[in-house]
Amino acid sequence: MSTTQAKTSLDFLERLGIEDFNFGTSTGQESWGDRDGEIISSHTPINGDKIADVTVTSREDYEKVISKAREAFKTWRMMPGPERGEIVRQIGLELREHKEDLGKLVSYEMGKIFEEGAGEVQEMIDISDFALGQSRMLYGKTMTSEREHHRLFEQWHPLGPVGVLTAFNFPVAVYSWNTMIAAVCGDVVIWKPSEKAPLCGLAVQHLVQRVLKRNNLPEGIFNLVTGDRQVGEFMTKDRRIPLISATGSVRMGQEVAKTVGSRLGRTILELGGNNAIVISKDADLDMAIRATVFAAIGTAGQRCTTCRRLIVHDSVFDQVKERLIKAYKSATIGDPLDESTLVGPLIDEQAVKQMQKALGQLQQEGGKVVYGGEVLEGGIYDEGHYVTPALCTAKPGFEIVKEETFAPILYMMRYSDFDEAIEYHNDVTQGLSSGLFTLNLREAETFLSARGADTGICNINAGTSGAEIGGAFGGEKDTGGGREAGSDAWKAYMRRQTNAINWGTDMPLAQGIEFDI
Ligand code: UN1
Repeated sequence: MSTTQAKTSLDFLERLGIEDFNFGTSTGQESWGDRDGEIISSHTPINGDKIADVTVTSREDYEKVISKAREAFKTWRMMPGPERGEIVRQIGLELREHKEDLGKLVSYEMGKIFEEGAGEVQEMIDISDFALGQSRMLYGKTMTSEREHHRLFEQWHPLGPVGVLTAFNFPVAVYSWNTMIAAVCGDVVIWKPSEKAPLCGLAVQHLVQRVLKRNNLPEGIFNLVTGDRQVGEFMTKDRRIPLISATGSVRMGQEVAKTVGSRLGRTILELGGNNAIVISKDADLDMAIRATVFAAIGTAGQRCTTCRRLIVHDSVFDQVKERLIKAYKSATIGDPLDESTLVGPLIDEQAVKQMQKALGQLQQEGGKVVYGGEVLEGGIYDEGHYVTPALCTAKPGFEIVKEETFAPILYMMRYSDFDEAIEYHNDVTQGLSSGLFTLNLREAETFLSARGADTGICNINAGTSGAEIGGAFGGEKDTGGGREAGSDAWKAYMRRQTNAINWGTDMPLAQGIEFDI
């Protein structure tokens, strides 16, 4: 482990148009909000500096936002899909232009290394391209009718305002998976970014508003509200928002599901993961080690796709452990904007405490921390929230292994028989992503089969994190069952209508029913 020092220049804030960040919530081209009202402060986890005060959206402001959104929906839903796609294409261009600045802001406000911050913006660009194509492919089916001279088909219509609640760890990409797709579908969006990363929200909002303005479109197509749980509740309780897409903890998701469900609204939930990589006796170990290190300590263990459990065949267990210790030792921990850093800080003090608590519980249950797990001290370490990633040995039955602790803790466990590895793999309540390292065809196919891994994303010879936007993203069980981004995830943002047209002169009834008067 080596250290780096903070040396952040903040000129990227100005280039993003948010140098004026001490003002109220920006919901569009105008900045508004009660400047004397409630405030959330954004601090960088790099050294604890306060970077901005952002006004919390009041109930009154929220009402203004929702009426603007509903008004804008009337225009947006009637625009041809490809024209909406054109707007999304232009957003993609803005993002390309500001990739570096926005990537830096992500890194500065949330603490992931710049390479990953820029990668996040790349996901936004990719989903814009994907959505542009999708805007011409909102396909409905045509069915053969059982009634003579009838045409039976389905079409997809926009839903209305979609509420998007995002988490601190992917403060911009997850917004775009939802928003770019919802937008081409004809929905308008109300976004509440995490209260831990509100500036990322403001920056993206400025970029998308520039595009709307240039095209003389209503600003209410893309809306931003800021605040914590209470503002989120304005949205989840609001019958005017037919769909809420929420990313965060299982507990948050349960509340969202209950509130939105009680008004029979729809949800897309992307909640906790407790993802595992299985390393078989037939694995290419070089590949397995590289993938595991990125999946376990990348983003300082704060991805929902982070690998938290490593299930290793007995015959290679010791070798894998030694090689991981070596890799962990060489990971530079420090300022995420410094090019040589691989592991940035955790988001806040609370996260450091949770990590310490989990390691304590692991030891009580009989597990061991074989490397790392310390809270770092000295220099910027004293002001930020830095830890050494922890490599541990554990047993699949431990309570702590079943929990998602949002920190870089990797629990290594042994198996001897492949069926046992699958059993251990599935023996958690979460079901987001998984990876199996093997060159054995039978193992690979078994892992992907109906009796294999029970996750939404399941890879062979690839890690648990770093999914591409082209596939549907999400997971099963406590992960919430929602799907965002690629494949046919767009359908969740639309309402399906089945249509029958009788072009004949008779009134035949379905099921052959005779009902003559
Ligand atoms: C998240 O952590 O909420 O697959 C999203 C990945 C990224 C997205 C993670 N593309 O790791």
